[in-house]
Amino acid sequence: MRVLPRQLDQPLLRPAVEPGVGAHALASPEQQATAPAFSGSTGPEEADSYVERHTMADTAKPKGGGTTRSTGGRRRSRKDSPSNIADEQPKVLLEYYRQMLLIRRFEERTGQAYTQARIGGYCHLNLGEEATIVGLMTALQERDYLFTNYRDHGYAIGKGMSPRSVMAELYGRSTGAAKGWGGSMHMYDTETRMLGGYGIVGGQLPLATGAALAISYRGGDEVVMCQMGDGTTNIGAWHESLNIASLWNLPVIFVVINNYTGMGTPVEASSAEPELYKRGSAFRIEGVRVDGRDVLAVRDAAANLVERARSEQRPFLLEATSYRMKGHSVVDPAKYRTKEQVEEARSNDPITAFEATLEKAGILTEEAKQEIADSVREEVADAAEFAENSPHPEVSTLFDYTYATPVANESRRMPADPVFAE
Ligand SMILES: Cc1ncc(C[n+]2csc(CCOP(=O)(O)OP(=O)(O)O)c2C)c(N)n1
Ligand SMILES: [Mg+2]
Repeated sequence: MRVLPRQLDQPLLRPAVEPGVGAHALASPEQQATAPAFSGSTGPEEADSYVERHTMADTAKPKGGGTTRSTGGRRRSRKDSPSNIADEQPKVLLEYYRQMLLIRRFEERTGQAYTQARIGGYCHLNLGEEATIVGLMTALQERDYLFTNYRDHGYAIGKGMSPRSVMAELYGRSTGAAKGWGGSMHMYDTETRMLGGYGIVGGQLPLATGAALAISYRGGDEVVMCQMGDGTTNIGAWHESLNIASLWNLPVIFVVINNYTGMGTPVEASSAEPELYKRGSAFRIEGVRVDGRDVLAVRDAAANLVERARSEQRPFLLEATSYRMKGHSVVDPAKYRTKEQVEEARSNDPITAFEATLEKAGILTEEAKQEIADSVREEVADAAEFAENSPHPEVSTLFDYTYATPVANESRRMPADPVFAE
């Protein structure tokens, strides 16, 4: 067991993170072997052009003495990632592009199916977060675990779940990831280690922390990634989870997707420290902010923290700034947003930006673009057809996967629960 209290002489001031080596998890083992190391930057100064970091040193030395109520990275001009596109494997870049497009088309189809009443319940889309998702999921190894909030479809696909099982779950069919009983907010798959999809804001944090404790207790080398929104950083579970994760040195990366809005509430109206990557400082957790529209920057920043969490057995905080393309959920017309804000979100589309970069570099040809568009369209259509033709779950199975019993507090034997096995 490695759950040890922090040594009093453990240094609190960590050096700025060296720019990491991309994980290239989507590449084949051969590609990984030949993939060049991240080469666009050699030092923290340069790295800071695309990521910002927060260590305990920053807390000790407030900068400038002015108000901290800035909008963070929101109005900063976009700076190029130091990842040099020319040093990347074209095949890998095209795979990132394909995955981003797959999530985009999948979510568009989901929105459409929802308005046709084929999907019921709450439904939140990842439109605008595609680069963040692909960058994050690429940084994880297969053996690593993932917990997310309710905005989980793209993450489920990115972690390796099939679009068929995700779409069937959205349709509430028995072939879905959670046998049709979970729906949009509860994607779950032990095989790919996607441990959910949670509808309660912050509900995933104690669970992810607990999973990291289990890893630490068993002496494993897996890492847990726990995704959440900006609005989650003021909920009790945030403080409890970050505190215990730091106290017990747990290998968990808390990832905050800062789309500047919790439903309709701006970050500045809900967080006394709107620069969210600094919010770990009360728990002595180092934080990094990255531009979530830049798939390579997200991959590099996340891969670095994931590997540090693995080797140092420490929690980290990663903030990815992002734009929500639509309302909070499918039924939210987002009337609270000004025309300019909608325009701003549209003009920050991560897919069109990546597409343009790849085209300019001669990596994405017209032909390849068409091919990818067609294959993605087919994959999404296939998922929708599969869901449409799948059976609804049997009513008799309604209580099979719940803790609730017909008689209150009666013990229930859960499937595969060794405690109740005879
Ligand atoms: C404990 C709890 N309180 C309130 C809600 C209602 N609610 C659902 S989503 C949400 C906003 C969360 O915003 P954020 O964490 O920024 O995530 P985003 O939707 O932007 O991805 C709220 C308040 C909830 N689901 N759970
Ligand atoms: Mg938000």
